[in-house]
Amino acid sequence: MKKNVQQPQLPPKAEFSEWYHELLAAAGILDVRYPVKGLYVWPPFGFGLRNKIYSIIRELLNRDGHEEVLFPLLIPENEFMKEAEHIKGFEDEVYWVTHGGTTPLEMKLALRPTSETAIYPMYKLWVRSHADLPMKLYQVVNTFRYETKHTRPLIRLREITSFKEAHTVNTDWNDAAKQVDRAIEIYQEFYRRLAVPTIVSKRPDWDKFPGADYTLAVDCLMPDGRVLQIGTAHHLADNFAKTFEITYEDINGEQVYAHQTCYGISERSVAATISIHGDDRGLVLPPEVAPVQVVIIPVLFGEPDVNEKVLDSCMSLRDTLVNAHGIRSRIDDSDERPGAKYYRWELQGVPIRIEIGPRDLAQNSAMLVRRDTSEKRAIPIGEVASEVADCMDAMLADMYRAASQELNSRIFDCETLDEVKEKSVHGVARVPWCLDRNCGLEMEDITGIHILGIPAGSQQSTSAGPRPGQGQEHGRCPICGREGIAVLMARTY
Ligand code: A5A
Ligand code: ZN
Repeated sequence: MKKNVQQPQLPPKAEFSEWYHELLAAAGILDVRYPVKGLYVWPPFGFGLRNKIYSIIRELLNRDGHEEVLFPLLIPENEFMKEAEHIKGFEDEVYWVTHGGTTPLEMKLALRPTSETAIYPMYKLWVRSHADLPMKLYQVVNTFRYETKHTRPLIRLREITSFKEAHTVNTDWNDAAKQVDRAIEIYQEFYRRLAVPTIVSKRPDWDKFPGADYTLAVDCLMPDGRVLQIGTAHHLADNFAKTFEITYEDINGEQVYAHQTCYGISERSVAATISIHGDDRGLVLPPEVAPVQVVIIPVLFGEPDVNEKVLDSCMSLRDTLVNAHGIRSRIDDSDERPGAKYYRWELQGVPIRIEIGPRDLAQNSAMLVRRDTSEKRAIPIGEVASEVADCMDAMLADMYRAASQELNSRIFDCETLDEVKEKSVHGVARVPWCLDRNCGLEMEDITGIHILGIPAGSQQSTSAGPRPGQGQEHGRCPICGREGIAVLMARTY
């Protein structure tokens, strides 16, 4: 990165869209200048952040007994065309490879838009007996979708570079339903580690994954009041098992169809993290994923021998932080003025800044500044390392609390569709719905706002699904006037 250029001013976060795009460039998260629509480049800083975020999801999946695999990018047309619902859902979005050099291929090959049809022919070979189940595999790969809606960096891509998809094989419908619930728990834990509060809901039937029995989704609220779907888990029942002949020998020695689930997240997880926590000065990163966690800035305006001591003190502090505590720390001893350095490191969301100058040195202390609150405190040098560790823990908790309060303050109970329209400018509307498909579609039509689904917390079991008259009444359906239960509606990305 070049230094000492005139610092461009970030638009205020209140102008979210401009702020978001400027921030991606200014902080070095994503370069949007690649000459293909919907494809973007990860520069070093952004890719470092992305990798730290993805190491959390890998850790959580591995800990839960998932294993990582890697399947090919290309899917032969005949496999891709097997599952009728699935094709219908994806056929308009598939990129096809038709030639090898100048020779037309005997069979077209799809660039995976998602990998069910790449993985399941192999599952047919791998799954033999009940002892093989549950099989829980995942991969982190690029996938391609010819999106026709407005493309947006990290949010709606034509090459999703960081598609984490898990595919499980389970014994029966109930076991798969439990797997879907578990997937959602894992995603919620993942997002808690990123201080991103989530809303879980069961998508209406017309918005479920193509080929699934039902879909649970994890959403977050973006600063502009729109909702972003940042993860989904799908119950596939035996729909794919039947088309791909995935059977196993059960405990009675009979061949039965397996039931399956799949669940996925993408770099939308990065978009959510930077959008929800950032401020007018730039990124605010959860310490665990910040590529640089601590920047140490020597304040050098003394005599040369004093400056030398200041630098020594900075270096020894850095060594302690890095070697004894594993904290990713850097010294910025460039020639820029301190103000310019503060600006740049704040823009990049470094959680903690430590300043050491002659005066601090004389008192054997250092100045600690928190990125999220700007709180500034003098700490004795010997206590800096433990203070930094405590401070990073506190930041995660405080960032999560602040974001949760923001989310909760933007969920609005509504009775009429006019209210839904009015409130959804600011966030999520909660309104009764009788669960009738036609009423739901009409509610979306009239308002131009999406039904996210039935909030998961409001039902005993996400898999059984709610029924009106089970004590979850929330008022009357605005279309037909019958008893309804609470459904969430919001403008979405
Ligand atoms: N096989 C399953 C897991 C699947 O493909 N599900 S999905 O279509 O819902 O995608 C999983 C997640 O990827 C979505 O919840 C969304 O967060 C993200 N995603 C989908 N399309 C995307 C796109 N074009 N750009 C970025 N992220 C996308
Ligand atoms: Zn109704």
